[in-house]
Amino acid sequence: MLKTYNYSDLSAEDLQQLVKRNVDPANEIRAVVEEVISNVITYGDKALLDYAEKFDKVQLEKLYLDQAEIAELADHLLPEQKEALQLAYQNIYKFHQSQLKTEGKVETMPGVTCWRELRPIEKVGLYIPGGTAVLPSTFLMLGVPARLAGCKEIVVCSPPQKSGKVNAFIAYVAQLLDIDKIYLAGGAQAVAAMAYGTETITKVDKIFGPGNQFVTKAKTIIQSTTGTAIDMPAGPSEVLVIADHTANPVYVAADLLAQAEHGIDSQAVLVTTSADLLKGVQQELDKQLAVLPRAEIAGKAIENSYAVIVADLKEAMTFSNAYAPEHLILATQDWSLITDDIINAGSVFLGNLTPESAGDYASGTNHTLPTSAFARAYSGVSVDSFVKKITFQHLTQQGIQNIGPAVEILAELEGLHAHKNAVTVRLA
Ligand code: HSO
Ligand code: ZN
Repeated sequence: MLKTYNYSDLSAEDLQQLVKRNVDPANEIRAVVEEVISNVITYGDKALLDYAEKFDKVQLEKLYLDQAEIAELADHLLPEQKEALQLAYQNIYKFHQSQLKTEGKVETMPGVTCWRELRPIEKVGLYIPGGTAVLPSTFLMLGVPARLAGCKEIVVCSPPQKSGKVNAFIAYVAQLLDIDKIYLAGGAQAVAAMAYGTETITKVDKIFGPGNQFVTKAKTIIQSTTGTAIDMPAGPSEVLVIADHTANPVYVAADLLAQAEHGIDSQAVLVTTSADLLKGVQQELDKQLAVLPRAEIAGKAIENSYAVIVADLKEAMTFSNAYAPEHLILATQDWSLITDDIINAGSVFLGNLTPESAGDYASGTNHTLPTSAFARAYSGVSVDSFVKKITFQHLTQQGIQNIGPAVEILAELEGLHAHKNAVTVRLA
């Protein structure tokens, strides 16, 4: 059962409490993660092999799978499984390809031209989780934009299974992405390896990918201690569904549970204008939950979730903007009336026939998105995340004549005479 609140009963303080997520529940694991990082710095590959034994319960002969081993694993997929992954790959490729736009040059004044050009981040590291749910879809979501951006080196780390290999789906995605090595490292140690480099793993410029609290903690630590960037701060996954009387309670419950099965700390929030719909959703939740293989996880997440009854869709949107959800589903026929009011959200699903699952896997949009209200200021992963945008400018004789006097005055007023001089010598 979802706990229920009436929006009109909530004080400003209640509201703040309700939309709050604990952004750093994992601070107590900091010391553990710091020790892992320091061991990887000191012992390199040896530390990774030891951690595989300790945490993944496997004695590895070598730290990676090569092209032949990847091919052998990928062979186990059924044709329809390969086709589904290909379909996802193609849609994700198409959508992300459209993000590769060249910007025009701008002549800001006669003889002064400015523009931006994209350059790929040279070395990127992708962390592909392999815990309670192995996520080959995440590999596609990170690998496709990395390839499109033209990154020179793509280092892929995924925790080894007890077999000393990775899941066959991950192997097949590696083939689709033309990646010929998968490093068998998971957890904080994988992040440390990509941030500092080891004998076999290249140090990268930016690390991407979700993971458990150890991975997340390691990413935030290395971000402040090395020159390695990270995609975004990550927290538990979440969805907010806005539903009115035109929504289908069966669909709404299914969407809430799809989110809830990710983890016990996932949050599924329902904001509705209709008490009837809420009643239907509560009944459906019980019914659908009972037959889910991950019922235990999903049930716990639902306990941590809630519903809010609002007066109208505008009020629903006010709540949603305050929550800033990773995923926002507008389960209403009238979605087009409220999309302009969306201010904070990672990815939005419009209408009653658009489940989040479509975007999680195959429609084309990226599923690596800002959680924990970071959607207030962050965007999801895209090709942009894998490139730098470098500005260029060129001045002609006419350009320096036109802009020079103003720069001289501005440099003078800041008391920076060498700056002024760099113009004066050219005007002379
Ligand atoms: N909903 C997750 C992505 C995912 N779902 C992967 C299934 N597999 C975060 O956007
Ligand atoms: Zn999902």
